[in-house]
Amino acid sequence: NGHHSSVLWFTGLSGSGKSTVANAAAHRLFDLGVNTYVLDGDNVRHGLNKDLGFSDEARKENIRRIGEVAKLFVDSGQLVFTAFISPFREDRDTVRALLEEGEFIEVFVECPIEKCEERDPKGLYKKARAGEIPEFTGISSPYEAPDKPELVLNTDQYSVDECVDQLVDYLKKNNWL
Ligand code: GGZ
Repeated sequence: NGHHSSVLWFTGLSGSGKSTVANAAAHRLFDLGVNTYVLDGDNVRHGLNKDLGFSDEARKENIRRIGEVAKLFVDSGQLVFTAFISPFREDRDTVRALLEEGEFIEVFVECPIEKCEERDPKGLYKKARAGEIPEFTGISSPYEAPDKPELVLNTDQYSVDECVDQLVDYLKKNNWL
């Protein structure tokens, strides 16, 4: 029952379910007595990183800052979720290297782009297809899937609740819970 602090680093396409699953997992863990914090676009891109856009360089800086903030949370003893596309393998690996062995848990929120585009909760794919949003991930900007993520959650095959079950199972098996 060694509950350590670490980063659950979610990566995946827009509309793959990163924020939804991270927030649901945070609620589940709260019920299990574990306090967590979720960093996502709502509280980071609108605040700390509101000077950044979506060029490759801006995304790199976005992820660098989020990595540093996540590290501060870990130093303070928290379990932190991050829910950002984080499309570049190199940038995710840089964050991994910033943390101690085992403190960086890469969670690939996997969902075919066709499905993300079908969901299109904010109508962004439609705008991207129409050329109204340049450099949109998966359409006109790359997404590099993780090679060896600690965990893969297939949100097109499993419900949000089932994905949270899988995450909690992973944490239990690895003695984080
Ligand atoms: C991708 C974009 C873009 C572009 C705006 N490309 O589905 P959302 O709306 O709520 O989440 C997406 C979010 C991506 O921000 P991240 O900080 O996660 O990206 S990264 O890690 O790549 O820096 C989407 C919205 O912002 N959005 N423009 N061009 N997503």
